[in-house]
Amino acid sequence: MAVMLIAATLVFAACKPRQPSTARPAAQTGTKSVSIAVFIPGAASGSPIYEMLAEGVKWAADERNAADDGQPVTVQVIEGGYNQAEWEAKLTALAASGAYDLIVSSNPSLPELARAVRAKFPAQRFLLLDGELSGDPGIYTLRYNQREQAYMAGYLAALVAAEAGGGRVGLIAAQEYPAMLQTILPGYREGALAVDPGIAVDFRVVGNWYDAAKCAELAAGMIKAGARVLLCVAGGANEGAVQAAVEAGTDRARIVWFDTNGYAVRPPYIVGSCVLLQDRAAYSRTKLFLEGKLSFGEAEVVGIRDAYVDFIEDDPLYAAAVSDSVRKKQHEMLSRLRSGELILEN
Ligand code: RBF
Repeated sequence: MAVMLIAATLVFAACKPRQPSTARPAAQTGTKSVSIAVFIPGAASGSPIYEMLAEGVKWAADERNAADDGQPVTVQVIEGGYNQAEWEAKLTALAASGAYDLIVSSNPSLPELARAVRAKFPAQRFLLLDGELSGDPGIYTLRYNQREQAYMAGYLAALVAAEAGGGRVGLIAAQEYPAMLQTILPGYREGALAVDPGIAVDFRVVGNWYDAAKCAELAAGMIKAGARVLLCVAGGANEGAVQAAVEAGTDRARIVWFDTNGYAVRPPYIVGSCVLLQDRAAYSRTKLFLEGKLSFGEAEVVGIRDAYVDFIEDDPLYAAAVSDSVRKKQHEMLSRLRSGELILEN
């Protein structure tokens, strides 16, 4: 029987020379076309982490469509809005529609929501970045080592503050969530203390991911209280901190950027960019899904040595914003992180 099957396959293959023997494996779908929903938990505008998510997924889909292998991929980007209480119902509606082979999303609250959705719609699969959950056979997660990302920010902030004659550093968060309180804030503090063991870290919370006026007010208060450098993790509200810094002037206030390269946002106020390569992660994991190789059930953690977390050193605006001495010290720390001499587990 097996021999007959092989023979039949060979005949079939011989009759259809245009069917390459190296045909890509079907995506983990079973259907001919593949439909992917990108669920943005918030709004894409002002939150580069979400813009990168959608870009990476589209990049993988475009590449696949350009190959024209008879399995077209469609990507639909859906904004969930800022009301977090509505996200589970919105995700449930997407799953209930049965229209999507995969739902892609990103932030630490998503894995639990996806698990709840899958309790009702077990066929729905999820690719979730910036979150962590293992053991659910329909959910793959990838989390970044944000202790590294925040440490780089705190280290630079303290170097810049020291050069400006001392003073504290600050962190403004949009909201208090576990990754912020257990990883980002402690990592930032750890980095700052590694430069100056006596430095004070001022921490304040906006209350949402969009209110730039409230963020500006908080930032102005922190600058007044002596914070020389601020890290702002507040999505669309970040621009408020930039405004407050500009009003105070470069001698009194600078900003460290998180998630993307922010030097061009307002030179020379932005003194550092601690980035996540979320577009690359979204691209590579979507590609794996389309190849039928995404390891559902697993939770990956990636960091600087995987090139998914980094600090942008080669931008001329960085050189223009800080002194050679600060860059040299920051570079030495980064080299230790990149080589594994300095390990910050997370
Ligand atoms: N980050 C953003 O840039 N924009 C957002 O709208 C946003 N919303 C979030 C909502 C929740 C419930 C949580 C837990 C995190 C959110 N983040 C958002 C933060 C994001 O996951 C990440 O921690 C930061 O972008 C720093 O890398």
